[in-house]
Amino acid sequence: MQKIALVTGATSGIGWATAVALAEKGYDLIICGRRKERLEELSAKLKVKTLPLIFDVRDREAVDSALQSIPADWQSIDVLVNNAGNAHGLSKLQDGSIEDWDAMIDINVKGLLYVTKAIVPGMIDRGSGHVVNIGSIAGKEVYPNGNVYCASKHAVDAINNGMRMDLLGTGVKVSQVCPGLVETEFSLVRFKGDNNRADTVYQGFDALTAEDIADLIQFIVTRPAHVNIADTLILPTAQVASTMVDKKS
Ligand code: NDP
Ligand code: 8X3
Repeated sequence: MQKIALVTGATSGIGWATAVALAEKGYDLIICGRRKERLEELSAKLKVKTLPLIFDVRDREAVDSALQSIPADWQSIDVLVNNAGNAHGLSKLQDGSIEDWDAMIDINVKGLLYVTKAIVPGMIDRGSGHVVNIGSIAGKEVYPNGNVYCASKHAVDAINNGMRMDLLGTGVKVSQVCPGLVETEFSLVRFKGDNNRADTVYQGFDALTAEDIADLIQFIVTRPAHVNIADTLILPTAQVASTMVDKKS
């Protein structure tokens, strides 16, 4: 029987690796992001059927129009991975940029809600489905200068817990994956293309890879029907808290 997964933010990092990992388990993939060429590249790499959807999760009309235009044979989505998101900036609240705050709240929180609202009712109608929300260690604790990014991931934590309660009895599972430091394009986006600054975040220790997170997501969505892994915190061995990393250099 065909299994379908939809992954937001599939153009890089955790989302890309998750699409690859779910394809290995036989899922056909609806892959989403703003960068069309990346989605085409991923589509060419995957050995399963793919449906690339290009939209900005901040744009509610674009989300609705893209997700309502899904062809009938793609509509029975079994797994939704709410992954699209980023940090924008790292500074004291009083020095922060309002554009950065808007981006993080609009993408990480409102974008996740828009996509969820478009997909979950179908899961409820079918009596089955699994939503995997990508939170963060930043949703479990706050670190200096992380203010609004941490708030956005605390919101994901709350939405994840609320969603799981609200979907009780519907057959739809809700899980959260909260990574620590994962080497992706995340810091490049946070530091607005400053490669040197981004690289230093991951120097002196073995950071997690996107594939490490994808492995966990693959494990979570392949548990038996009666098992739900509700929440997970996954850290590099060298990290024990947001600001406690055993760096050798
Ligand atoms: P990347 O920057 O590598 O990937 C981010 C993905 O989100 C891209 O595919 C990007 O696609 C997509 N995205 C960003 N903004 C938008 C938007 N407005 N509309 C649609 N898609 C968007 O970072 P990661 O893979 O690391 O991040 C994935 C998730 O993991 C995020 O939610 C992040 O907060 C979380 N996370 C990351 C950690 C890390 O250390 N890397 C740790 C903990 C959590 P495109 O630009 O093509 O639109
Ligand atoms: C990403 C991890 O510590 O950079 O959510 O906020 S951190």
